[in-house]
Amino acid sequence: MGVAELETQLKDVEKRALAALAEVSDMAALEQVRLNYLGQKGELTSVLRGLGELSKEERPKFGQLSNQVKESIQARLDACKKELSSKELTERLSRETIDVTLPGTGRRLGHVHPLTQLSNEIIQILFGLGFTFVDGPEIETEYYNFDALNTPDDHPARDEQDTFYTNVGPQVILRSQTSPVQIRAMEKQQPPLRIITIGRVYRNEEINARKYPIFHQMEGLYVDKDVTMGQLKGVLSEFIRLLFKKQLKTRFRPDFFPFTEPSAELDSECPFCEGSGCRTCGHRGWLELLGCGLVDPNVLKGVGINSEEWSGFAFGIGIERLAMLKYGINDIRHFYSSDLRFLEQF
Ligand code: 2NM
Repeated sequence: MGVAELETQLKDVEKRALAALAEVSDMAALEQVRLNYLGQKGELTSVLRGLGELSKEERPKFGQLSNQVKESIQARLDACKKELSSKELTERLSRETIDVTLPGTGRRLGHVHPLTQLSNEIIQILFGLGFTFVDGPEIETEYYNFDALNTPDDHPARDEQDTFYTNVGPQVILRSQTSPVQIRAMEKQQPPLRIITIGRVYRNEEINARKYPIFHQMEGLYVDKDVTMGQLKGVLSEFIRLLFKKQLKTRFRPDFFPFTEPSAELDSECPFCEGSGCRTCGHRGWLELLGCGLVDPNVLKGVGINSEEWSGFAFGIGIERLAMLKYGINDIRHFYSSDLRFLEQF
C-alpha cells in the first residue's frame, strides 16, 4: 500500500472518529469510541501497521500526519470528556437539590421518665432546704450495706432470700438500700452534714403489683449538734408541703430500724381527701410516707464521728411507692414496662 492510500485511510479514520464523538452522549459511549479508534485493537492502530510497508523517505511524513490525526482525535475526546462530566455534574446537582424551605420530617422526641421527673422534683425541694446531693456505688460490700449500719449478723435482711449476693468477691452484694452512700459520705466529710442521695436498690423479691427487685430510694441525712425529732418532723413536714403543694398534717408512728434510735414512720394527712378518707388512703385519712429516725450513736462511732458531740436524723422513702401514690398508679411494673401508653401520660 502506498503512502497516499494510507494517508487517505488516516483522514477517513479521523473523520469517522470525530463524527462518532459528535454523537456521544455519556461516559460509557465515549470510552467505547476511544477503544474503537485509539485502543490497541482500534482503527488508528491498524492503519499505523501499514507504516512497515513504507520506504524510509515516506515514513516521516506519514508519521507526522498520523500523530496529527491521533492528537486531533485525542483533543476532541478530552474536550468531549470535559463536557460530559460537567453535564453529568449539573444533572446530579439539579437531581439532588434539596428545598431547605420545606418542613422537616419531624422526630418523635422521648422525655424524662416519670421516676426521674419525681426524683428531680425531690432533689429541688431538698436543695431548697439546704441539702446537697451525694452519690455512691450500686455494687456494695456487706460492710457498707449492713455492718456500718448497725445491722446484726442474723438480721433477716441479710438473708439470700432478700439480698442479692454476687460471685464478684466475698461479701460483695447489690445494695439493698441507699444508706451505704451516707456511710461513705460520713467517712469523707466532717459534720455538720446535710446530704441526700437517690438511686437504685436491689432486693431479691417476687414481682407483683407492689414489689419489683429493682426500685429507687431517696435518703437524707442531717448531722449537727443537738439534733431533735422536732427538727426532723419540721424538715419532713416542709418537704411534704412542697411535694404535694399544700399544707398537710403529719404524724410520727414508732417503728424500728437498726440504724436509727428512736425510729419512726411518718404519715401525712391524705393529700387527695385531706383526711376524710378515700380509696388512695384506704379510707384511713392518712398515708404512710417514709421511714426516719435519729441516727444510732453506733453508726456515728463506726465512721469516726464523736457521738457525744454530734447527733443526726435520717429519712428514707421509696420513689416508686411515692410516685404511685402521687399519680394514682396501681402497679409498679408500669415503671419498667417501657409501654409508651403509660409513659406518654407524664
Ligand atoms: C431510712 C429510714 C431511717 C437512714 C439512716 C442512715 C444512716 F446512714 F445515717 F444511718 N441513712 N439512712 C435511714 C433511716 C433510712 O429509710 C427507710
